[in-house]
Amino acid sequence: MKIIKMHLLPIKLQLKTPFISNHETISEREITVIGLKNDAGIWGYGELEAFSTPYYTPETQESARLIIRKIIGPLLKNIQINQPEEITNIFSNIAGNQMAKAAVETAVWDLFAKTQKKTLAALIAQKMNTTYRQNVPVGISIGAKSTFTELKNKVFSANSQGYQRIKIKVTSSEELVIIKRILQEFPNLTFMIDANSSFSLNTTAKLAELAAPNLVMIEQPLRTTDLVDHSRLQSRIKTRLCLDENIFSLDDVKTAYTLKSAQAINLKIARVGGITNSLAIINFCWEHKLLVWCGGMLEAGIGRATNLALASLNGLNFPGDISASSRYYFKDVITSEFILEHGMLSVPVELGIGVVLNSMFQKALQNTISLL
Ligand code: OSB
Ligand code: MG
Repeated sequence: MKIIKMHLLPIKLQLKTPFISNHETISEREITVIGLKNDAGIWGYGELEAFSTPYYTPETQESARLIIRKIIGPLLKNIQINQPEEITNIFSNIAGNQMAKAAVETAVWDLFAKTQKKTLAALIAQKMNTTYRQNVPVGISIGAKSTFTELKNKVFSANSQGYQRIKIKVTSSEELVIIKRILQEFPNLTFMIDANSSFSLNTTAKLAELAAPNLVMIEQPLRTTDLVDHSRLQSRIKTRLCLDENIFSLDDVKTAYTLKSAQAINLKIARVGGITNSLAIINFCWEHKLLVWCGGMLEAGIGRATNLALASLNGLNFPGDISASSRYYFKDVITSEFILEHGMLSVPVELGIGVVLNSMFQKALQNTISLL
């Protein structure tokens, strides 16, 4: 197939409640919908997941849109695409800018799955020589809370809704006192914490003390650019470490594995440049017994559907950060909702990502000027 049109539509969504992490407090989520049209008139969609600010990763919505318009888009012009994996090679001369690449690459996967009359979940499973699940167990990520009572209520609510694993954001080592009480209060729930780089090696003793059977991992305790101190920390504590902000590529995973910097990887399609790179990382992790699971970054409907297709892979069994649609936004960009049932979301049965852009956004998208 050939791609004949590429449209970009920036959209701002209000969060129901501000999401607090060590990097920033997000009240409004800006995303960009990417629409690609092929020579058979079929549309594929991707979602640009960079944040508005460069705190979590270096890219921003504006910088990534610029790269897509000026560099990535032109590379798609007049080329014959036989398999979606070819896109990653076509983009391989561009350093970094993983989220810009992923936004376009995921749209090509959606488009390709549609041309093959398959769901994206089925296509991904086929590429991995395995099967996929129709219902995917999911977990929730709770933004940082200042008091024990506030956090306890949030945990109670998340558990009542059915989330199968609860991640709690921590913005300083002082908050570990509250976390310890939560772990004791709910001995039968599965927890993890995500520090988003807010700790240092000085926190080692406190983290060692936190070890408990219901704390399954600590995500990104240290600096985003560090793998050496993570390795030191991992050797000194019992709890498994998980990396998020450090991981932009398979090479980063290999380095982390070799240095023993972590025992788990939070895999975000956007952060590693797309689905092809994600599948390579999953293969490496499975081969080397590194726990790998599907992370999230406050996606809107298109991103959520893409994550769910990946998370449906049989073998990717640890519950991902894929909340129900109702959790974050008053109004989504797609016509359907992902509803939590018994702690699971069901994978759409329609072709590709299996979700449809709202008619208002679809119209607005088509009214933008094609960048191809
Ligand atoms: O560190 O995993 C993270 C959200 C935004 C940026 C970074 C992270 C997160 C989350 C939320 O933890 C995951 C989600 O529910 O989408
Ligand atoms: Mg994280």
